[in-house]
Amino acid sequence: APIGVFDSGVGGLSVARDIRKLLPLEDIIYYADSAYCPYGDKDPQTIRQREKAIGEFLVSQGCKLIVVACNTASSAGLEYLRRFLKVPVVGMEPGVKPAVAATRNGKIGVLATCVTIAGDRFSSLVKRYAEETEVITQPCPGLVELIESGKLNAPETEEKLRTFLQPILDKKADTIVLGCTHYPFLRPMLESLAGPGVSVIDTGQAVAKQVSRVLSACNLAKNSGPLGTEQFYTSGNQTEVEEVIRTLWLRDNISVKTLPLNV
Ligand code: DGN
Repeated sequence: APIGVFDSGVGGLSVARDIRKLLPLEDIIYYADSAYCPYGDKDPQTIRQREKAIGEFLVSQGCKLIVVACNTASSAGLEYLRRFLKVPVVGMEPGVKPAVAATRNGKIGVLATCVTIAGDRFSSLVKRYAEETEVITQPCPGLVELIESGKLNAPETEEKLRTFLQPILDKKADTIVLGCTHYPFLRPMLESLAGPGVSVIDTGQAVAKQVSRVLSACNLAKNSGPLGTEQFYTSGNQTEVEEVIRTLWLRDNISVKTLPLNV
């Protein structure tokens, strides 16, 4: 049975990529909810409805575990989704804990969407792990859209990222958390803008390990047989999404199916 992975768009591919690396035998079904992207400016109720529709679709396709590869959706509806689905659900959270462990000067920056930063999940993370740390949060409206259109190296993307980074760099944070699954695709640009003294943290690998642990604990892991395959679905424009997935997944023989999943 496959692992189901979804996001508001193509950002969750950064997590799927880490799952693919760690678990090469597992099949993956990826759903990009591109027609509703970005989630970052939707109200939590709408996001929860989308999560339920997508989660139920993935389970109907035989998925044995669902990964909510979106910090915004995890913040808005992880517990809600767990009530509906009869398979394990793994979600994201910004890497506040590893950042607190990594910082040398007690200052961390967090880049995420407005919904994630405003959510209870984030404030309880900060409370639990970062009481003694200065946390500089920065919402990044518009960045997700640029990544969705494949503009990973465009001057306008660099300009936006530079603006969002400035307050964090001004306050001399030495560690930056990527609290949105789209942002790892900008990691090279971000690292060069931030300079050598700054470490960048994303949680894709930790989530891949968590998926592996849950699969083993539930006796669901695939331990032999051929290499895993990937299938891609989107609620958005097939041609556009296919093009950007080919770029991000670094393969040009990918095909994407359109499936609106109206609620
Ligand atoms: N990839 C989503 C996240 O991790 O929050 C982006 C949310 C959005 O659509 N803005």
